[in-house]
Amino acid sequence: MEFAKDEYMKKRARDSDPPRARSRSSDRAASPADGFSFTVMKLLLSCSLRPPTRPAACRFVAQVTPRTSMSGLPPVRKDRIITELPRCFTKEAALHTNESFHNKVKTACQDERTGGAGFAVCKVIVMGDVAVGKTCLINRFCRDTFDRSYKATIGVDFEMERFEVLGVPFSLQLWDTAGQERFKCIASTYYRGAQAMIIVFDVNNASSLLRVRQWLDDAMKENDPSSMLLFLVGTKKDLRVRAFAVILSRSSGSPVQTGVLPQSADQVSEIEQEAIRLAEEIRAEYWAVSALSGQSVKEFFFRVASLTFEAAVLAELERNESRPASDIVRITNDSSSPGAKRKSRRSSCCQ
Ligand SMILES: Nc1nc2c(ncn2[C@@H]2O[C@H](COP(=O)(O)OP(=O)(O)OP(=O)(O)O)[C@@H](O)[C@H]2O)c(=O)[nH]1
Ligand SMILES: [Mg+2]
Repeated sequence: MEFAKDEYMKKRARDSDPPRARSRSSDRAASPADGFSFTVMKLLLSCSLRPPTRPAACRFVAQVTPRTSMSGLPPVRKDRIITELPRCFTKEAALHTNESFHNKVKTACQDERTGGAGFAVCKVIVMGDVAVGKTCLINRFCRDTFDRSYKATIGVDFEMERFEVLGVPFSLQLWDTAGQERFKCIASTYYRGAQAMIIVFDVNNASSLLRVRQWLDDAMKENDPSSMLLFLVGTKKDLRVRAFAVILSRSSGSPVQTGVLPQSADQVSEIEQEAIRLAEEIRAEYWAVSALSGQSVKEFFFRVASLTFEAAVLAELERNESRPASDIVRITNDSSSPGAKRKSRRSSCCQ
């Protein structure tokens, strides 16, 4: 009897064990059926993590924001150190075409006057149509991996990426949102408070470009356009190269490559030209990348990190300039400062 009770208790404990934490990649649905169970899980997760009022990300963010004390953090990876402003992709559609960081920013970094911008975590939302390659783009940069099979993102996912820009620690919080319509309402609750938006389309798929405006409108409902950097990214550029290769091999009479091919190379380049025009119009910076080959992926995210860092430092400096001098506490080891005099007086009296 005792034995049966023990067995029963063990079974109950086993059955009530919480599910193990899933890795980011296993959090994605492998099939529509899997998708449903994960959807329910994600919905519950997002509801339980969301405070009653927006922004929804706040509590979630708090769990992943690095502690301000650097002691508990590993050093920034050597390949995440930015010492110069990375170039834009095309001058036709760039947020700015300066060759280097703003002088004020460089001086502030040298003088260690970046204030709250140093150690800051910038929220970056990655959005766009279903299966355009948002998750692959993030995974290529953060994990240097590429998955050929499509696994829809359920709701939202995120990655933290730490950088050092001009000697100052700086992090990007990359929010990978689902493109599927049924998850849009969950994903949109995470848009608020973003410092940058990356709208992704597929350079081989004109309809994904047509829907960019809709994504932008949704993002703007939650954010002030003047305080946000916008990027328009065309993905799957390798397919365009493949299309050219096929056309060339057809014209030279060599065996034609088979498989699912995108539209003709001309059409694809028309899509890109249209994308550059659109980027100019909506004041976004245009990039074309390939998560499969890795082409321009690192350069793109370095540019995002650099421009968001620059904007954050400039905003911080502006705030400090508009603040009355009496509100600013200067920490200095200058013995001529009033604070130091007070301290030295006190220490001599206690001797
Ligand atoms: N050839 C090629 N295929 C890509 C590239 N990027 C993504 N893909 C493929 O496109 C499909 C969709 O990629 P995902 O990254 O999952 O797309 P997504 O935008 O995150 O999709 P949702 O999460 O549903 O919104 C996958 O089969 C990928 O392998 C690329 O650069 N080149
Ligand atoms: Mg995805």
